[in-house]
Amino acid sequence: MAIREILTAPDPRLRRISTPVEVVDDAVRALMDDMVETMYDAKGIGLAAIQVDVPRRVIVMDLAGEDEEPSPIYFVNPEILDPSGETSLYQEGCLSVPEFYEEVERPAKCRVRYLDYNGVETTLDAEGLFATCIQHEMDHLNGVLFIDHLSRLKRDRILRKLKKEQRLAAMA
Ligand code: GNR
Ligand code: NI
Repeated sequence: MAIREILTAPDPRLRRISTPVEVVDDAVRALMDDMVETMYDAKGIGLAAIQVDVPRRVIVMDLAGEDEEPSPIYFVNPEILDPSGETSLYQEGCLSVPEFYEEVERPAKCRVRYLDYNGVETTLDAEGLFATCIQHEMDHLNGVLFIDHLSRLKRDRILRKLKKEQRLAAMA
């Protein structure tokens, strides 16, 4: 297991479309193990493989609270089904857009069909934070960031600040 580096916007590698996994084998499981370790280290609740520079359709998530047992969920080749017409607003953040939090409107409920850690096809009903998070992660697999759901003004302001941060960090 290893902690991997998380890419930060506006890195163009985050814009790639991730490709499906053919077989859930030990190499994919090793990637998922690293992703969970990286996600816990960064104190995130979800992580897409593209965020660690692997353009494959793989997501990990753990919505357990701080005082609860860890309960990671592994999604390979996930598909969102039956998004509700009803929407909800959630204040989102992203490990690839550090320190910025903005409200995003998305379907309040959906289903997700995917292959689990052992390659077994599974379907879950999602609502609340789970529904928001799986849609946020699914966006990553399609090269989309939560800031793409904001006004251009807000998005550009965030991207400008991130670039400035990165310039300053590179000088240190
Ligand atoms: O840690 C994360 N928190 C979060 C909060 C609200 C909506 C989505 C998320 S996902 C984010 C981790 C991340 O960047 N996943 O891609
Ligand atoms: Ni994210």
